[in-house]
Amino acid sequence: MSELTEKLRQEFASKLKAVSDAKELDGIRVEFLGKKGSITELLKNMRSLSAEEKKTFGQEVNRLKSELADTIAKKTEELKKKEIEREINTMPKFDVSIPAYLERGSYHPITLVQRECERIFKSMGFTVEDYSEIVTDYECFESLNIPKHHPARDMQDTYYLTNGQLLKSQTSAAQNAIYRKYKDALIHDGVPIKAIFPGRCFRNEATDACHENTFFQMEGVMVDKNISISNLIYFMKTMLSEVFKKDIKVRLRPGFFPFVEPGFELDISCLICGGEGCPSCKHSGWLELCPCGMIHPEVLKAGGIDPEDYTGFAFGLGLTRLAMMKYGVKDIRDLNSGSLKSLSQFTDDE
Ligand code: FA5
Repeated sequence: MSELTEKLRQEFASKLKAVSDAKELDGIRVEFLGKKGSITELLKNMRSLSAEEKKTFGQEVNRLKSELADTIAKKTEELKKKEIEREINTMPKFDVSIPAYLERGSYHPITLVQRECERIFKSMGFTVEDYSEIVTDYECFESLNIPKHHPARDMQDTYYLTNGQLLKSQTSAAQNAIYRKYKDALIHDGVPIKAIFPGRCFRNEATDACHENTFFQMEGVMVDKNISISNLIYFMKTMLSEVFKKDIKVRLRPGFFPFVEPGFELDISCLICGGEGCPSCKHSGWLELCPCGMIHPEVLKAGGIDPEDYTGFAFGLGLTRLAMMKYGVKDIRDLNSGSLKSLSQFTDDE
């Protein structure tokens, strides 16, 4: 009977030689070791054997069976290794020891201008405050002397949440909280309130070269005894000459905002067209940049400050427009475009 096992061994060996992948190998496993495979067939020959012969032949077949199983297991490993090597060889070659070349990004122009303004105002003793983008109607309007149905609301339609809160349409929305935060130090310790609060604003309005639905403003307030329009003009002039590092043509004209009295519009001569008129300045040669004024007594009262004792000024600088002017960006929409080609021009030396 040994010839039978030997014949099967050789048949297996020759078939194994031709195997090139795991699928073919599995086919051979089924052919030889499967339920209806050659080994099982071999055992059928035992019926005609004596008990002694059965024992010897049974042992021989079992040896062959485990020999084939071992060989298949080894071949499986060998094929796996070959597959891994094949994958490695077809992978793109790279040298892990070469230093990485990372293209460095740059700060967004609005961030650069904001930081510059923060630096300037901090050097003049102002604190920099952070404030939420989602605010209440009271914060954005009522505390600022703009009751419900006041026409001034029409200029600042914004995006409302289902719970009645809204995306702030102006950084002035933080004024009330700032007065409340610092009023005790002002009243009891005589520390003037001097704060700026930059932030993102939202307005539901049509966009054009100088209007976006999402833009940045930087609010500033100063409250103390005997604060006057001269203080306001001084801080505005200092800020602009520091930001632009050159003389800028500025005009101050009356402007109406319910939270200041008197109120002004501070415009700068358009730096894109040199005052000739272009789409960036709506062809007027001037760009509205920083409305401002003396804080309305009602607004001080709402903030817990007695307007009989204290006065103050407030301004709302259009940071996005300032970035346009400083970097010569003709269309405000480019600043929100996320286009790396446009934005990467502005490098920072920080
Ligand atoms: C205000 O938002 C007032 N809160 C400013 C203020 C503060 C007045 C304190 C008085 C005292 P206004 O809507 O004009 O005002 O906006 C202020 C500045 O934000 C504008 O001069 C302009 O530079 C900028 N701005 C307003 N709307 C847009 C817009 N849609 N896109 C880009 N910039 C805008």
